[in-house]
This record gives sequence, C-alpha cells and structure tokens, in this order.
Amino acid sequence: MFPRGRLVFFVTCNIHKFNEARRVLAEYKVAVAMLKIKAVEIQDDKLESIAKAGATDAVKKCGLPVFVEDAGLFIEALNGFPGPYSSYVYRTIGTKGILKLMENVDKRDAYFQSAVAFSGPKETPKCFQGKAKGKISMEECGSSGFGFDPIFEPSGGHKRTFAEMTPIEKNEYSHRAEALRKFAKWYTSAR
Ligand code: ITT
Repeated sequence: MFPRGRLVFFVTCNIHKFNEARRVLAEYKVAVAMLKIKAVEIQDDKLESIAKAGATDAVKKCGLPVFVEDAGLFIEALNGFPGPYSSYVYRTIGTKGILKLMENVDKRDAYFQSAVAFSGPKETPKCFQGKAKGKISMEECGSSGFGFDPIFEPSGGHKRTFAEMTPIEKNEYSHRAEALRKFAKWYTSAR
C-alpha cells in the first residue's frame, strides 16, 4: 500500500486538520499519523516562522520526522486581521464576532494562508505554503469543517462556504491542501 519510509507524523491537536491532511497525503502514497504533543507556538507575524519553530521543537521532543502546520485567515478590510492570531480570535470572538466587525463592509475579500513546516532528526525545517482566496460571507452557512469555515467562500466555489463543502471538495480549494501537495511532491521526489 504505502512504500517503506513514507510515514510522517503531523503534530497537531486539531482532528479536522489531520483528516484533511490524511486525504491529501494519501494521493501521494504518504501515510500520516497524528501526534498530539504540545510543540512550541512562538508569537510572530509570519506563519512560516511559527511553523518552522514548532517543527524544530517537535523533532527535539520526539525524534521523529514531523510536520507542523500553521494557518490563518487574513481579511483585507481589517488590514489582515486576524492573521497569525486566528486561533485566539476564534476562541474569543469567533465567527459571529468577525461577522459583526464586517457589518456594513462591502469589500469582503479575504484569504486563508497555510504554512507546513517539515523537519526530520538532523534536518533543518523546510516550509511549504498555500493560499486560498475568497470572501467573507454575509452570514454563517454550512455545518461541516471547523473554525472559520462557515463564513469563508473560496473563489471559484460557486458562493458556497467551506462549511458547505465535503472534505474532498474543500481539499480542491484549500490553502492547507495546496501547501501539503507542495510538501508531498518534495517529500516523495527530492529526498
Ligand atoms: P494546531 O493544534 O495544529 O495548532 P489549531 O486549531 O490551533 O491547531 P492553527 O493554529 O493552524 O490551528 O489555526 C488557527 C485558527 O485558524 C484555527 O483555530 C481556526 O479557527 C482557523 N483556521 C485555520 N485553518 C482553517 C480552515 O481550514 N478552516 C477554518 N478555519 C481555519
């Protein structure tokens, strides 16, 4: 099924992120296991730096080939807010708070960004990025996915939010799937 040596560990506590990654990596015959350890999450305005620091820390802790993924929602009318602070903002004001901030705002362009940092023992971390452009919807729609999925309509997605899509459809448009495909291509060829 999976070629020898094609097993990586995804350090995350988010089962939705893990399930999305599992499907994408299976396209490349890479198996992935979820590793629920607490990797350091530095404060930085670049997702790449946060993910790389997390991967370095996680390898130190477990000695396995791991990747960490850091993602954020960047809303243009809010100068990129919440960006790298998406996790905190989701836990505090949530999707309803974002819709409130966007009341009476016509320009609703936004994007999700993902940074996947891979590191093995004795390797420096390597980072792969993905971006999904779209818009903040006027109201919450859909019930699948997680986080800000119910308020984000990806471009080309026929005005459906990520939460109105199946996981397979979300992976056709998502920032995370794009970053993971770049990682998988490198992992299965260049090494
Ligand atoms: P980790 O354990 O992997 O760190 P996390 O849930 O904290 O999981 P991130 O820091 O990468 O994940 O993401 C920050 C927040 O951004 C996350 O809590 C969601 O609210 C939001 N987010 C990230 N990716 C998303 C996606 O694909 N769809 C909806 N919301 C997303």
